[in-house]
Amino acid sequence: MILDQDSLSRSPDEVVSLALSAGVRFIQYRCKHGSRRAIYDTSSRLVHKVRHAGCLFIVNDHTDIAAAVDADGVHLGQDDLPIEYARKLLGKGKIIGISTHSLEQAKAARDAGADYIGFGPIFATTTKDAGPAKGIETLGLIKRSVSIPLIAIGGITDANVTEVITAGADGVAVISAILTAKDIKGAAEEMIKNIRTAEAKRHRTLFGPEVKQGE
Ligand code: 3NM
Repeated sequence: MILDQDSLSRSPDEVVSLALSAGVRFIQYRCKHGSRRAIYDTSSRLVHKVRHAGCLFIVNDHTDIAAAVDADGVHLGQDDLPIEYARKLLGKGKIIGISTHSLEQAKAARDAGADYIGFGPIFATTTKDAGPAKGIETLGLIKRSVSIPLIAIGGITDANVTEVITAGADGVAVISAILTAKDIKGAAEEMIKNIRTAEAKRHRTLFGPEVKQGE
């Protein structure tokens, strides 16, 4: 889940508690308009809460803030610090992800040592002006071409998450489908349930049904 400050109608702390109780395991804090001091303050508070729940906390854009609060990593955009330099600042033990929008960018991210790529927007979204929707087929192509974990993003909802996972995404990054829901916990639970079901189905398609002992 991306905790996008501009999409929140409640405190980030409250939303994080609800998301964690629903089973969200990966939270990226994204704040495009706050001061760097405010981003630092919120991140340093949330990192403890998220880690205490055994989950990962990543800071969007700001490698130095990620280092300062000892976050689990940073998520970079194409215009942020180069991956190699973020790695120098954070060290090998931290996660570095990057948003990509083409096969070329995805390969460059892999070659530069990214731990995962975000790829999108898969579907139309009003949350960010991220260019035209790339679609499911392109997602599949990226997954087959670049072996590092691929997180699909952009317009992902309960209605389309199954096809996103079926196409090969290792995970999804979601803003509005969870943050603008009246029942944040319920929305996150439903999304996780759909992901797990699609993953299990993909596994059965690839490897056949699980054979139980004695069968
Ligand atoms: N990055 P929603 S799309 C933050 O394509 C972001 O890189 C994108 O929000 C990309 O889940 C996007 O509400 C917005 O569509 C995702």
